[in-house]
Amino acid sequence: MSTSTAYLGLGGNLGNRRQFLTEAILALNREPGIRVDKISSVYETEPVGVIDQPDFLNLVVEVTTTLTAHDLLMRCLQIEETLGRVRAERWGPRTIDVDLLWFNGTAVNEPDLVLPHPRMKDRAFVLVPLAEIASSLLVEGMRVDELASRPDQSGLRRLGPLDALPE
Ligand code: GSY
Repeated sequence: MSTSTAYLGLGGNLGNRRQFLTEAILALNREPGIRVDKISSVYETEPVGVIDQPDFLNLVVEVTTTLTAHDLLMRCLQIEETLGRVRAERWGPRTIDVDLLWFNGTAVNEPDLVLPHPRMKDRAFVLVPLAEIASSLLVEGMRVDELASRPDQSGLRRLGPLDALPE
């Protein structure tokens, strides 16, 4: 069975943010055909887009998967739902977001899935944690560590590894 490498961006700004990140990673690892191999540090980040909402906790994981990109996306959406995400407002607060960022370097442009993630190149809260675990990854021909140095990083605060954060 062929395997793929994918990167997922996780974030949330409602409830026990650390707990939701932990639960999402455990849920990913429990899925047949998904193995979480790397986890970045956790960052506390100021909201981007709608700024009148609480700060987020964000991190990025690397997974190895036997699923297709679409099936992986469906699993991510199911995990969001299981963990209580209600899609009330498009850019609004949420318990957990699990975004498919990059899948085997493939480009996809379909109504329900665009890869690489269309906004990842502008988002420090994605690029900085991603550069920690995949600095030489290429996104549209550019290295992630170079991309990560471009956007303003003043809204990001590195908190450390997920399992070392206080409850
Ligand atoms: O798709 C990501 C959800 N989101 C975030 C986020 O995860 N972190 C920060 N800092 N701002 C955000 N705005 C949106 S939408």
